[in-house]
Amino acid sequence: MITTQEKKVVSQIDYAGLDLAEFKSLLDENGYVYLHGVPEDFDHVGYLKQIGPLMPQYDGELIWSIKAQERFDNLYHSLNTKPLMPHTECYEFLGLPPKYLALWCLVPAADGGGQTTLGDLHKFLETLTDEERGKLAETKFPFVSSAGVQDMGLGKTAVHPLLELREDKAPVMRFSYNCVVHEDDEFLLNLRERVLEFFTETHITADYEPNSLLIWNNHRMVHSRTGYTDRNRHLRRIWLSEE
Ligand SMILES: O=C(O)CCC(=O)C(=O)O
Ligand SMILES: [Fe+2]
Repeated sequence: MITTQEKKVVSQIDYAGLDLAEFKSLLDENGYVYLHGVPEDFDHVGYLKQIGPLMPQYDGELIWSIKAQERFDNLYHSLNTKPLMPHTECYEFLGLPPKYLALWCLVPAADGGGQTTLGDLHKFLETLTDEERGKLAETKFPFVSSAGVQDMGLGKTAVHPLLELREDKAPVMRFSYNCVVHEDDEFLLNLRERVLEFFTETHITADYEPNSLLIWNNHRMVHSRTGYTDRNRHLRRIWLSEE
């Protein structure tokens, strides 16, 4: 039986004491940073560009708006009010996924839902044997876009190992609980459940307030979202590529 420990964010900075060097070092150390107490006129994009170059979203734009649309209510999609399963972003892109994903809040969900939850896959890797890690780096699986992104005509597919080892650079994890073609592969099915269990036990939860900002290392952390009912909830998203 898994018990959910709702850990709140520890890697956070108050805007009043915002310092770029500290921001970067918290991001590097913990894999994410939450910035709160942010004023209305803060230039989120301008600030985040200091971390890395912007990468285009699915539709080619640099900023993606996250607001639930009724037409997506019955699909698995970020643009509805339902919970999402743990995933990394852009696992189904041919090239390298964005190194960082940042979300900032225009309107939080008044019902207390719509939180972002994050888990550290580099820590998960430490729970595996050398043999399991080796297999994870060698075995490739087809990744596909979520049903919602496919419905928008923006779907992609790519074949990757879940763990991409690189010379002189940190490894890149790609994960999606439900968008990997597993063909009943026992290794993958088992690993998927272990990631979910690890995530359930260790994730941190970010609660948005107006203008607050959450950024994480998408090569390292998996994210998901809790469900919500308030359709006024509105976030914005950018991706930053590795320099
Ligand atoms: O918090 C949300 O609504 C969307 C989360 C998400 O998976 C994303 O933007 O990549
Ligand atoms: Fe996502």
